[in-house]
Order: sequence, then C-alpha cells, then structure tokens
Amino acid sequence: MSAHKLFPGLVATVLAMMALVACQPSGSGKTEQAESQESGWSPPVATDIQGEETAVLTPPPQVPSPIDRDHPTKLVVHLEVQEKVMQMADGVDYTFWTFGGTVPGSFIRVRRGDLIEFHLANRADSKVPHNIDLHAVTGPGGGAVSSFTPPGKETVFSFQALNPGLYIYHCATAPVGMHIANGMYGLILVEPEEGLPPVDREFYVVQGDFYTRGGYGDAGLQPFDMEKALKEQPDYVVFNGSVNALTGDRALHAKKGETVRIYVGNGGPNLVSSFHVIGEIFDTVYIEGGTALNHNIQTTLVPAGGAAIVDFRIDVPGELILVDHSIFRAFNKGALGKIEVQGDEESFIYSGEQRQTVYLAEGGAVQQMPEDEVPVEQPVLTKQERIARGENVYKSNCAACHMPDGSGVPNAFPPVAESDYLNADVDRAIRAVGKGLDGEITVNGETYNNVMPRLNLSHQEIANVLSYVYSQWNNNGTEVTPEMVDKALQ
Ligand code: HEC
Ligand SMILES: [Cu+2]
Repeated sequence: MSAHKLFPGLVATVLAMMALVACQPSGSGKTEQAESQESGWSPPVATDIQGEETAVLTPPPQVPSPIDRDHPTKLVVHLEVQEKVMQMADGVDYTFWTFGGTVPGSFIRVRRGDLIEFHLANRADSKVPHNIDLHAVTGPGGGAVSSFTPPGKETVFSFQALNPGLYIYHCATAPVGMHIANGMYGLILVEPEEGLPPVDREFYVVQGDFYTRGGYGDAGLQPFDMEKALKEQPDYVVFNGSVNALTGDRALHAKKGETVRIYVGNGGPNLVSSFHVIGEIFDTVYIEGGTALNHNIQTTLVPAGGAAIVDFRIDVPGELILVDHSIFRAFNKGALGKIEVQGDEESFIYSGEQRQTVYLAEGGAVQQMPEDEVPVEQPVLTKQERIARGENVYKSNCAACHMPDGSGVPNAFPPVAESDYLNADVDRAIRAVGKGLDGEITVNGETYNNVMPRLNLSHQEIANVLSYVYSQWNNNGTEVTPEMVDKALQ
C-alpha cells in the first residue's frame, strides 16, 4: 500500500480519537474507584500521612510481618551497601556487592501511600560508588538519579509509594550490568491499603544469574567474567545468591494444610525465569507482582527486573522443589530450592508408588555427537582493518567499564582516553588486557585500586582492541600486532 493511501485513514483515526478525548466531560459520572478497577490504574493517594516509623527489613528468605496500620505514615528505611566475599557454591567464593549484606538485599515492606525517607549508605571499605533504582518509585531513575553514593557516604531521598505491588530494586551505577550481576537487587512490597489475604507462611526468593572466570564448581575466589555476561552465558543460576541457599539445613519448612506465599523476584541481569514448584500448583498468582490475579498455574514467568507473588495451599507432605523450569539451570547451574513439608500421609490426594513392572521397549539408537569445529586460520590485517575490528571488541568488552568514549568512571574505572599509563608502556597495556589487572595504579594523576577481570580474548582480538584504543582519543597511535601480544604474554 502506498503512503498517500495509508495516511488519510491514519490521520482520520487520530483526529477521531482526539475528538473523543476532548468530548469526554470531566465529571463523566463514574466514580474514581470504578474507573481504576476498569483500567487497573491506581490514582495518586491523598496526603494524610500520620506519624513516623523505622522500617524493619529482613534478610532472605524471611519477610517482614504484614502491616497492620490503617493509615499512611512517614517510613524511614535504612539500607547499607556492603561489598563482601561469600560462598557461591561449595568451595567457590565470589565478591558479592549487596544491599544489606545478603543476596537478594533486605526485603522492604511498605503500605501504599507511605512517604518513604530512604537512607542509602555505602560502607567506607567499599571499592566503588553505588545507587538504587526502586521500581516502586515514580520519579527519575526510580531514585537512582538522587542516590549516587560513593564509599563512606550516605544519601537520603524521599518518595511516596503510589502503586501497590511487588517490585524489584537494584543498583543502577555504571556499568549497571556488572553491579546487578554482582548481586545488587532485592524486593520491595507495596501492600494495598486493605493488605493482602493472610497466609500461614511467607517466603522471599529471588533468582539471579552469575558469571565467573572458571566454570560451574571451579574452586576458589572467582572473579566476575564480563565476556560471559555479555554473551548471556551464566555459570550459575541460583535462588537467593548461592547454590544450596534453599536446600539442606537451609531448606524452607511448612506443614501440611498450611497456606504458603512466596514473593518471587528475578534480579537477572540477563535471564528470564520460568518459576515452578515441583509437586504443587499455584492456587493464585499475582501476575508480574501486580494487581491481576490468575489461578491454577503450573509455571509463572518472572522477567529480569520483575516479580510475581504465588500463593498455594499444601495438601500433601514431602518435599516440594523450587526450580527455574529452564531445567538445565535447575539441575546443572544451581536454580533449585526445597520446601520440606511435615504432616501425615495423604493417600487420597497422592498415593505414592503402587507397583513397578518390567517394561521392554523395542529399538533404540546410538546417538552421534557432532564433531569439534576446526579452528580457522587467522588472516593478516592492515592497521586500518585492525582498528576497525578492534572497535567492535572495545564496544562489546571494554565500553561497559571504560565507557564508550574512553573516559572511565571516577573512582572506579580509569580512563583509556589520553591515558598516560596506557601510552607509557605498550607491553604493560597488553598484559593488563591479556591477564587482568589489580592493585593500585595511577592514571593521569588519579589513583585506582580496583580489579579489571581477564577477558578471555584471543591474541588477535587483544591486538585489535589495543590498536583501536591507541588510535583514539589523543592516544599515541601505536599499532599492536598479534606477535607483540604473543611476546608480552609469554
Ligand atoms: C569490568 C570492568 C572492566 C572491563 C570490562 C575492562 N576494564 Fe580495563 N580496567 C578496569 C579497571 C578496574 C582497571 C584498573 C585496575 C586497577 O585498579 O588495578 C582497568 C585498567 C585498564 C588499563 C590500564 C589503565 C588505563 O586506564 O590506561 C587499560 C589499558 C585497560 N584497562 C584497557 C581495557 C581494555 C582494552 C578492555 C577491553 C578489552 C578493558 N580494559 C576492559 C576495568 C575494566
Ligand atoms: Cu552498585
């Protein structure tokens, strides 16, 4: 269809819609409540704030008690950022960046209409600045714009909780992906005025994906792997910050006949969760943590940066297993938790094994695995080709920390633009990229004491990316060849 045929119709439609809006009388006879029920939208709340309280936050898997206030109040929230080494799996440690010392961060529970005075503190022993973006905030950056907090500082900002629901909060300091990948997320529940229906037990579970230099289970302190994060290929996908956070001694407990509510979040940074409890059906799901209810659900999608509330009554004793039903994540990457249910057997609903007989299937074939790929010969490149390819390597591997224009991030990531450190010694620069870099360094008069992870690049890629960096931003134009990289990394 040609444009002149399409446009008149479109314009007519738009005009008709504008006319409709214009003709709508301001007091159209509907009550505010009826309107909000139709659209699901909740209007801004009144300003009858009474009194002041300090919020009690809880570490996972605990949830603060339901709110019994019948009015909005000024609620003071204190949350402290801590960068600390904790266990990712048996024998595997990781430097987590946390809100309140746990992954996920402390659970925050407020009532719709509350005026929240948020205190974000960053411990003095932190290496980098942090901030917070709460998805429950209506305002720039969800609070991130007003909460940038360097180590040893505390920032205060306020917001009113306008919309009820379950919301993710997370750090939004550059490189955002890295802060989230290190564990900087948690949940904030905004209870509706009338509260949620009471249940016997409430739990707090958040999924996250993690990227480590070594593979799943490789022992020791594992650094963050930027390249795997960019490719969205996590080594770990876990509930509550580590493999086994919800199994063994740390499994959740409930009794037959009880009702259970799980506040489920997904911090990401990359994956979407297909949240499922093996052996249960969710009686009620608050879809995406909002106001719409769905019933009799087997698996509910929890988007990265999203949440859901699931309610179920437990009718049969035994073991319920929480999984991400993208099932390799559950059985091979850690996304598995347990609820141990005590109580008498319930053979009417579930019998247990009744008999086992022999079954002989016919056929069956031997599966052939695909052959390994043969490595391709690397071409010889001109300086210009090298720089062009290096630009792609830079954008996908370095820009997240050193910024697209090479300017870095104050106190965290040194500039590679006009960097005296870079220009003084090409072998040293090659080693930084090829092996990673930590300890104190001085770049253009500023000191940095942080960690640059090793990035798993080929010698070609290192040559290309450094040739690109040297060709940009008033650097000295050095061309780096794969032979130079071979030599410097020997
Ligand atoms: C995860 C963040 C991160 C990524 C990704 C990263 N770096 Fe770095 N880089 C750092 C940090 C942090 C330092 C300083 C380390 C220290 O304090 O010892 C640094 C230091 C450097 C230095 C030496 C100091 C300077 O500014 O001249 C160079 C050169 C460098 N990086 C280049 C690169 C290149 C090229 C890439 C991509 C291939 C890259 N970096 C990827 C964090 C990163
Ligand atoms: Cu952060």
